[in-house]
Order: sequence, then structure tokens, then C-alpha cells
Amino acid sequence: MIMKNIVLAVLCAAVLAACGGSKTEGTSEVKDSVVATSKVFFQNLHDGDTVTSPVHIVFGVEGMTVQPAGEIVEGTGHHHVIVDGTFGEKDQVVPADSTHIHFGKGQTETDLPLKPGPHSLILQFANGIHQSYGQDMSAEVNIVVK
Ligand SMILES: [Cu+2]
Repeated sequence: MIMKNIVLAVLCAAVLAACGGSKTEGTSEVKDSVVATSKVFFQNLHDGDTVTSPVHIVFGVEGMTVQPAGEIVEGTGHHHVIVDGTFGEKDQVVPADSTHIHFGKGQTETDLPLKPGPHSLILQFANGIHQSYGQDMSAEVNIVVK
């Protein structure tokens, strides 16, 4: 009788461990697929466009939700525009200066004054404390300002 109980206990533990393991695996698979299908994009600008200043920019995001900066909430963030720079490495805080513009109120569009000439604009999504989601959540467009 005691032996039987021990066998049952071991069996239960094995089953629980197996269940726990596969549950964790499933969760991370879902997470990965969310990141893989998420993206940002310029809704109204395309490579080679000639525009006038201030440049009207409409931000787009899929697979994540725009939320004002403040706290980290999974699956949410806010937009940044990086002028003539490079995307923010994953988890690095996006600097706040004249070429890294934060839209921490949750804005989805802006009118950006730019000097005449060619410019690269990068749209970068970052979490509630401005940590970049990396190149996967960035988009670049090259335009010419008249
Ligand atoms: Cu920010």
C-alpha cells in the first residue's frame, strides 16, 4: 500500500512537470510569433518622396498597441522618429535630443520641420521606459525636402 502511494506520487510529479514544461514552451512560442508579426511603418511616406517642411508623418504599427510612456506594459510602446541616424539597438534607451524625437504621449502623427535636402527618417518603437524594441520594430524611409 505504501509502495503504491509512492509510485502514484512519482507519477503525479512526472505528469505535473511535463505539463508545466509544455505550458512554458507554449507561452514562449506565442510570444515569439507576436514579435515576428509585429512591425512599424510610415503610413504616408515612401522612399524617394519629395516633400515640403514641416513634413507630415503618420506612424503605423501592427501587432502592438500605442500607449503613453510611463510604465512597461507588454505588447505596448510609443513611437520615436530618428532623423539621419540609426535604429535603436534592442533594449537600449532611445536618446532624447534634436535627432531622436519621442512621442511619449502616444501620438500617431506629427509635423516635423526639416532643412531642405535628402533625409533619412527612422520610425522606432520602444517600450514605456523608452527601451528600443530593436531593428525589427523600426522602419526607414529616405526622402528629399524641397
Ligand atoms: Cu520614448
